[in-house]
Amino acid sequence: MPGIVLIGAQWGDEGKGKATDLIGTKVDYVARFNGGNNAGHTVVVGDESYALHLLPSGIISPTATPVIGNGVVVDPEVLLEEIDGLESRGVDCSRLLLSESAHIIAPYHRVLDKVTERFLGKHKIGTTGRGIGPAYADKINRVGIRVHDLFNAEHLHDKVEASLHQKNQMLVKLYNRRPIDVDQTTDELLKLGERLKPYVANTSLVLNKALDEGKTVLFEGGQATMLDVDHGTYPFVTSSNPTAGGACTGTGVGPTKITRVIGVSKAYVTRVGEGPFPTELFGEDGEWLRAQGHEYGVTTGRPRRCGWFDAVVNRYASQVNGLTDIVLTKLDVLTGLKEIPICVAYSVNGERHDDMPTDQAEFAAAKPIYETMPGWTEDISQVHAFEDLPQTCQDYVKRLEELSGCRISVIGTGPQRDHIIQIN
Ligand code: 2SA
Ligand code: GDP
Ligand code: MG
Repeated sequence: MPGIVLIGAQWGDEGKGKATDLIGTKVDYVARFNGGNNAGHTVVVGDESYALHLLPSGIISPTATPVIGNGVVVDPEVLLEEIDGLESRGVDCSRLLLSESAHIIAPYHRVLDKVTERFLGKHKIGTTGRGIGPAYADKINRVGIRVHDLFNAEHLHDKVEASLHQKNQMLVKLYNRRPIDVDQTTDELLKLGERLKPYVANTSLVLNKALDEGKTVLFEGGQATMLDVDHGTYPFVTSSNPTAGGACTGTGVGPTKITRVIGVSKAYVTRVGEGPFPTELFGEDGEWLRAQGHEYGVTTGRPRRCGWFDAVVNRYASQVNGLTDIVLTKLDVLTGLKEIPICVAYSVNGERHDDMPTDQAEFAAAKPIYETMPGWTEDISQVHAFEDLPQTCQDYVKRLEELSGCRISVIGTGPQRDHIIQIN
């Protein structure tokens, strides 16, 4: 009964989509467990590039059943658009299973996300503006709307009314906006519900039965460890649990079913949105990494902030996720650098920290302590055995492994499916 969790070990966009797609060809189910269409996962197959937001990356694999778990927040319009887009490119989405307990992102959540960010001004989070935070806030406030609510008109009307009661007062009084109409919102959601109905299932039951029958389930995380609402750089985080524990609460599968936890890390680091980032590079080096790595948001197109590999972050990710192994991506991007700095620890107000500070004021003040490794100039994109990599490149990977406290099992050497090195 192998349950495999795959999560981002840094601030997101580590290449989880590609890693999931690779494993997805060998598993029976691929389940998303957190976040929503704030995620942007790229899967490249031959000449085709797929940008996925809500659908699990396993949708591209014809043998895996894609599942959207209860922990995901679902914007019905976006999901239907994504399904239509993929179907028009010949990708069969009919196997999709959508949890009846997943929460809905309603149009008013998107409005609130945008006005709140504007209102926060210089304190803004830099969200994707997709309504993620307000939808999760409603879930926790117990005024959320779940997928199964979309199939009962009277019940849905009551729920929308309850949810909008306080929000409309706030929109009018605080933000000087027009109130949102309960009847119109209910009608729109009912229509969308009709179209979603064929996919809806008790996904917790489906996944548990599958695991009991010895099938393999891959739990695919959106965002990443450092964006986790509990374990990330709060408040500059997303509103869900992208760490490994979220796979259980976000799908209704118990921790005893998880046998492997894979962390995906870039050979350097990127971040989008606001918040502290100790190894961030400003100026030419940062521009160089952004250009080499094509570091722009898949959902919003925002330029990603770029920096050197941060081993403190990776050690922390190994710890809070209980990582069994790391997939190291985008090693090819570093080709051509004479020297590559690695952040091994932080200096906070003159004191050395080998572990992640939990006090965010300390983290914001953290200065990286670097160690420098020699680089390589050879093209590594066609290399398929670790021993065939240039010696300095092997040394760099071995050092990252040592500092992260976790085995590196796969290396990404380019965006394509076959741009990988498996390490035994
Ligand atoms: P939100 O919208 O409430 O989840 O934003 C809160 C913070 O979480 C960050 N966040 C992300 N960081 C990296 N990648 C994400 N997905 C897209 C991608 C991002 C994009 O794959 O490129 O296109 O801009 C993602 N989603 C949320 C966000 O930047 C905030 O810091
Ligand atoms: P995700 O959110 O973690 O799934 O990552 P994104 O898809 O947002 O961003 C990762 C980007 O890196 C995508 O454009 C991938 O096609 C690309 N990518 C993934 N692995 C590699 C790699 O090993 N080398 C290179 N050059 N690109 C990669
Ligand atoms: Mg992404």
